[in-house]
Amino acid sequence: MTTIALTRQISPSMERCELTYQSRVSIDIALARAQHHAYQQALAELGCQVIILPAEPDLPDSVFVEDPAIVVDEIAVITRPGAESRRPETASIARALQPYRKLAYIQAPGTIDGGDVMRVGKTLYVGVSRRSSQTGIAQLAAALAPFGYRVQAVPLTGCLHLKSAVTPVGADVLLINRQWVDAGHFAGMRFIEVHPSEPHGANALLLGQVVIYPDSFVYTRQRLEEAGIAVKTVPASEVQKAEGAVTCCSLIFESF
Ligand code: CIR
Repeated sequence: MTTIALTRQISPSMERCELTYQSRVSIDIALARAQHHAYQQALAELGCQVIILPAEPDLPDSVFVEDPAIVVDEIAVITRPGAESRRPETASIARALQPYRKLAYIQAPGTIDGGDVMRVGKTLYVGVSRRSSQTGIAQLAAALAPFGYRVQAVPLTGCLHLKSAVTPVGADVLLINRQWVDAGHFAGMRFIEVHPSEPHGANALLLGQVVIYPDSFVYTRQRLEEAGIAVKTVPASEVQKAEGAVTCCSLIFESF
């Protein structure tokens, strides 16, 4: 069994990315590429086989490959991203996933971004956000029900995606910003809270026993390490300017 990390190179048009809660600031594309390379290396060092799709020059947000698909062991669900500009990203992601999984598709008018989907065991929590609709969430639930997955909708306030607000950092531990999501939705879990000065610090990518984490959130990182969690930091300033973080730059799944 191999863990695959599907990634895509930074688009030269990334400066024209979608922005919802953040203001536009200049993105250094060369730096973004170098940082993304460091991220891909971190994935490889943690044992992933890293697939790198070529850049999509006309799709500014296409490095954020987490959003166009939701992959579980049995199937991949190709999403219909909430932002219209992002819908053409799905075609090449579907092609890349086809050798590994049967594909299902979210249909109009439903929308979902993979960034809203957080899996804990056989439960998929899905943020009801500007990007993910109740119709899309119901379609996802129907696609995954035959395999024993439970889909639970979770309301959000003040952030783009559910995984902007909360991500797993251990088998039963969530890193959370309680300003954006109510911890009461996640029964049976323990919580580590982001440091109040780092509201965007709740997005960490758990791979085995290690989390890949942006180097900018030093106080929250300290909280993770004090809780005994191993942290591998990566530079992420440029994807952060595009309202991205660490989970969104890869699709992680097992190849059997
Ligand atoms: C967007 O607004 O769609 C992109 N600029 C950022 C998407 C980040 N995706 C994610 O966190 N899953």
